[in-house]
Amino acid sequence: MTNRIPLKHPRYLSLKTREKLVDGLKNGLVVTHGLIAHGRGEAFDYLLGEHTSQNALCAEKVASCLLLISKTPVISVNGNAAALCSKEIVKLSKLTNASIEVNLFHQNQKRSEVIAKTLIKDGATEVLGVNSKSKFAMKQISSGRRFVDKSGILNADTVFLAIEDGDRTEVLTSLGKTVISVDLNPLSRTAQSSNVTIVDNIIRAIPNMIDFAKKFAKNEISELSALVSQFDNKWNLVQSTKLIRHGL
Ligand code: PTJ
Repeated sequence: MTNRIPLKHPRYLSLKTREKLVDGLKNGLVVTHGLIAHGRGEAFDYLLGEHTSQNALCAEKVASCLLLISKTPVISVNGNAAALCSKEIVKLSKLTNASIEVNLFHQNQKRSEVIAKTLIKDGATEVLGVNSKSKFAMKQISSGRRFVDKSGILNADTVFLAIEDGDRTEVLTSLGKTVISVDLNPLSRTAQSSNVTIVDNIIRAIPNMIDFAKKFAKNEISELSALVSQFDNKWNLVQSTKLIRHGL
């Protein structure tokens, strides 16, 4: 599918990314709303210069360290994230010992299973959030995202999520969980209420996090904790917003 896009096209990467989502839609991973969400993300990415800023890179480093020091980290996967970065999500989960859980806004058992199969095909040994017997409904969340896995998000100390509506981040942080998010919009509710917000495109953010997870894998927990505690998310969000204003 993607080879229809000429390699020399100046917007090759952007068009290839769109194709991945369209393929994801055709293959049952992505919902139509996911295409709209991607369009919103693209607009912010355009203003950010379609590259990883220094402060996003710093957030990615801190996020990797946070996953490495967490006891029960979970990577929450939705349709868009799976269509864009399934292989990379699996790699990051292995490097940081994080569980992978499918969690959807537009809840649908069949789509959850298709996403889980894709992750397993890409190397995941286990994918949570699919077995209805281990699901728990969090009453504080009104959307389909309330269904979490008892041995996954419900029990997690850190939740890594991406490309998400703002419904549950506030709830997760209010329950004492640490939330890392990837969101190109620094003004979104998810971005504003996360502990570490990565204002970057997921297609760049996760590969960078993989590199950091490899780099810091053998460091002492105390060193990683020090890096994490120095991070100021408010400052990070202000810098990201300034970059967008500059882009305008
Ligand atoms: O698969 P489901 O059912 O869980 O549904 C997923 C969608 C994406 C449809 C759902 O979570 C949704 O409606 O999300 P929103 O409210 O549109 O929010 C998505 C956020 O992600 C927006 O702030 C976008 O700017 C941002 N975004 C979109 N694409 C990317 C992104 N951030 C990082 N990387 C991207 N590629």
